[in-house]
Amino acid sequence: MQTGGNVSILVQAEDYTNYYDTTPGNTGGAYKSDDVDIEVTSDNGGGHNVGFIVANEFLEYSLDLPAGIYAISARVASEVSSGEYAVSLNEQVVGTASVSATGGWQTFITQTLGSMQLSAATTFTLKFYAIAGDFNLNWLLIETVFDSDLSVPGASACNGSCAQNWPPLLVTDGLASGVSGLGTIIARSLRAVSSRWQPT
Ligand SMILES: [Ca+2]
Ligand SMILES: [Ca+2]
Repeated sequence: MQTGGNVSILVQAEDYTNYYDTTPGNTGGAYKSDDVDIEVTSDNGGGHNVGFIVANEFLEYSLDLPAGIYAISARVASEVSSGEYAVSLNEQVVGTASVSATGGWQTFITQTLGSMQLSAATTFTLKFYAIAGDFNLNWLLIETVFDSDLSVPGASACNGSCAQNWPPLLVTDGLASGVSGLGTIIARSLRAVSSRWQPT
């Protein structure tokens, strides 16, 4: 399919356009002075992370995306293993993940949540929703997935041979890539949001 080119959008957690936070004020004391808890991060690239994230809190971002196939990943850290979150696009879930202890509140790891196919260019609301705390979020990354036959299950001529960027993103619509060290993401169509994680 037409992918709309190579898109890579790094969405900084602290640059939200809307939010819901359960505690008054900015517990982290940095960058902004609304109720979202923001602190300085020592992760690669510096800047800030949203921290002290607990259940039901969410962050939203407005994005313009061309038609294409995209993978979404999140940069998270935690000292505990209780965290869980969901990421949606226009209220449709792209993926959910649990956060196991990463080795420290500033020891960030990147989790790939899933991929989605967008048939038309438009403005989207990207939503990061905390199902359970506690953990920190540094950024979200949206990247083009290159796989021209994604819509043909089992016909995966592209896998293992036609990655156009690095690291290549692969989808499990056919044979595994056979290339060691490459991550595999599961292609999934957009599905309705579960009522389970709607804030009340
Ligand atoms: Ca707060
Ligand atoms: Ca950040």
